[in-house]
Amino acid sequence: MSGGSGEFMNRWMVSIAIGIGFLLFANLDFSRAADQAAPQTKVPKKEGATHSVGMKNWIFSPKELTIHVGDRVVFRNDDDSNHTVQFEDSALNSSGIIKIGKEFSVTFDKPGVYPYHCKPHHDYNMTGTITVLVK
Ligand SMILES: [Cu+2]
Repeated sequence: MSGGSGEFMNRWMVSIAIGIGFLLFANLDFSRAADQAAPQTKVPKKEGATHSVGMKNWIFSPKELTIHVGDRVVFRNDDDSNHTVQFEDSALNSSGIIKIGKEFSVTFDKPGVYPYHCKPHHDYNMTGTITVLVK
C-alpha cells in the first residue's frame, strides 16, 4: 500500500462524512422549520365564550342575548324569589327551580332562536330570547 492510496482513502472518507453531516444538518433544519410553521397551520380548538343572564325583579337581563354556537349561558338568580328557565324548544334542557343565589347553565350546540320564560312568572312577562349564530 503506498502513502498516496491511503491519503486518497482518507479524503474520500472525509468527503463522505461531510456529505452525511450536511444531510443530517439539512434534515434537522428542515424539521425545525416545520415545527415553527406548525402553530400557524394548526387550527386551535377554541372554547366557546360564557355569557351571563341575570334574574332580578322578575326580569331576565339582558332580555335578548346573541351568542355563537358552542357558547355557554349562565342564568343567575339575583332576585329575592325563585325562578325557572323554561325553553319553548323541548330539545333544550330547561331548568328546574333556580333558587335565590343559584345558577343554571346551558351550552348551545345549534344555531337558532331560542325563546324561554320563567314558568311561575310567565303571566308577568318574565321572558327572554337567546339567538345563537353560526361561529
Ligand atoms: Cu320567575
